[in-house]
Amino acid sequence: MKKIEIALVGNPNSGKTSLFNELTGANQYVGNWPGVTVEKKSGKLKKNANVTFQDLPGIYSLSPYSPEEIIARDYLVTDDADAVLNVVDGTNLERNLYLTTQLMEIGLPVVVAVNMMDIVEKSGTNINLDKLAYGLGVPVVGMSVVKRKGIKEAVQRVTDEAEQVFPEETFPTYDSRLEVALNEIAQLLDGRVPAKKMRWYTLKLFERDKRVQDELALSDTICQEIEEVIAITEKIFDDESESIVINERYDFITKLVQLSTIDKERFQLSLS
Ligand code: GDP
Ligand code: K
Ligand code: MG
Repeated sequence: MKKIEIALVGNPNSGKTSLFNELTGANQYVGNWPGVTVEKKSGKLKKNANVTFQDLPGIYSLSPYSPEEIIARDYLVTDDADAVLNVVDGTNLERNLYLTTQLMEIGLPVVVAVNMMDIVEKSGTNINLDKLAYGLGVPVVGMSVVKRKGIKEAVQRVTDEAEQVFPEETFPTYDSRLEVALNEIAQLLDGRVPAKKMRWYTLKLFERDKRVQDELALSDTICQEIEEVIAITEKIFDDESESIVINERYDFITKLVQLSTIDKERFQLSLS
């Protein structure tokens, strides 16, 4: 087995460090408050030294606005990781999946581990993991780190994905009016960015992300053409480009969560 590196990514308090400690035998600080992990930490899988895990700071997006987001984003886009294990708090599915949509755009294989299933199972909600996987287009596993359930399966799925020679690329697609604009930007970028990172760069340029603009250092002509595409789309949506994307992400997630969760009490009521 070749050496592989897996990034643990998720919102603050989703259970990344608990999982990291469990997998690597480390003793990193676990606490029920945000901002505990500000640096990334690496450790090797206890049972297989060829697999390295990176415990990244908790983040809500890859925008980046906070130091945590910058650390996580810089690490993820430099390609050191072979795959992402996205640790999601199952009791807060909708909020957590916002980051998932972004992780699916960076050109790395993603596996979603829905953690806290012990709490989810006690609550009145039922998460259909198969439907969630189908809707997202990436593998999804249920997990409870504190009950030590689903951990093995999560590691198995993500190492399988990391070892794929030609990983399949899946990411959410949005309103066709936005997709048309993204396609036009992608055409302008053709040959200028790695193919597997095309979605990431087109979206970031559409959002007028300063860091990506600087990184790519495109010619004035191309920058102008991109700006025209953005301006037309903003007119069509009557909204700013960044918030167009935010709204599209939330629309996607709202539908996905509706499709894949059942409130047991409401379900009972509708049957009676
Ligand atoms: P991080 O911020 O993502 O690194 O999350 P932590 O690992 O620090 O965990 C945040 C809190 O959630 C801690 O109090 C953990 O004990 C708790 N926690 C982690 N995983 C689970 C789980 O599967 N079930 C429950 N009930 N609590 C968990
Ligand atoms: K924490
Ligand atoms: Mg942590």
